[in-house]
Amino acid sequence: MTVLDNLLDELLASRVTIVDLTAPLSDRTPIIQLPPPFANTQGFSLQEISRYDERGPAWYWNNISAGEHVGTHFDAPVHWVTGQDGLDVSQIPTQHLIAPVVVVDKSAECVQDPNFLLQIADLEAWQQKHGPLPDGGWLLYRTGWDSHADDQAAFLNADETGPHTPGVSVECARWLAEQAPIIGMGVETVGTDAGTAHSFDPPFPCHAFLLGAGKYGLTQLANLAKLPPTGAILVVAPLPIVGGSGSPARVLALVAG
Ligand code: 23J
Ligand code: MN
Repeated sequence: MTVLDNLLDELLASRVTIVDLTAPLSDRTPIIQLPPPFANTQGFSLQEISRYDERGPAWYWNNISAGEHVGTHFDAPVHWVTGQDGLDVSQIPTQHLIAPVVVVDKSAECVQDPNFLLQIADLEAWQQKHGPLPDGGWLLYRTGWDSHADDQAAFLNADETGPHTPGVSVECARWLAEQAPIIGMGVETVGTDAGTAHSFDPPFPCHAFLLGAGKYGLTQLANLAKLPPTGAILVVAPLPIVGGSGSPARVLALVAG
C-alpha cells in the first residue's frame, strides 16, 4: 500500500479530516483600512455577465474584482519593500504550499487585551510543551479574532487612535524571520501585523522582517480552533498571479482523528 492509498483510506474513513480555514469571499468580506495619505485596496465584488437570460440563456457567470490582499490571502515576499527582490505569488515553490503546521493559541489573552502582542517568551514556552517549530512549515497564531469576521467595524476595531487588533512584538517578528525554521506565519486578523503596528519601529515588523527574509504571510484565517497544536498539514492555494504581491487563497488543513 502506498502512502497515497493510505491517505485516501484515512480520508474515506474520516480518520483524516479536511478543515477549511478560508473565510467566505463576498462584498461583505472585511478589508484593511490604511490611514491617509496611503491608498487602500478594493473589496471583493461580483459583476454579473449573464444569468440564464438574454445575455446568456443557458449559463450564469460573473466577473470578479478584488484587491490581491482581500479576505483569506497570501502575502508574497515582494509585497514589502524589504522583499522587493524576492518571489512574487506566482513563483512560490509548490512544496511550500503543502507543509506541516502548528498553532499557537493566545485567544484567552486577546479577549482580555485586543492589543495583545505575541512575545519570543510565548514561543519558547510553546516549544517547551510541544517541541520545536516545524522546519519548512507554518506557524498559525490563534487570537480568536475570526469571531468578528462578519462585521467590518468589529473586525478592524478602530477608534480615533487607529485599529486595535492583536499581533506580534517587534522582537518576536524579527526572531520568527531570522531564528525560527518556519517558512511563514498565518493569522486570523486583517493583516499579519498588529492594528497598532503602524507606530512600531520598524512599522509593520511582521511584513518587514518575514517578507524581507523571503518568508510568507497568511491572513484572515478561520476555524483555527479546530486544529491541534501540532501534527496537521496545511494546504495553501493562492492564485499564480504573474508579478502579483499576493492573492486570495483557499487554505485547508488535513487533521488526523
Ligand atoms: C499594505 C500596507 C500595510 C499592511 C498591509 C498591506 C497588509 O496587512 C496586507 O494585507 O498585507 S499591514
Ligand atoms: Mn496582505
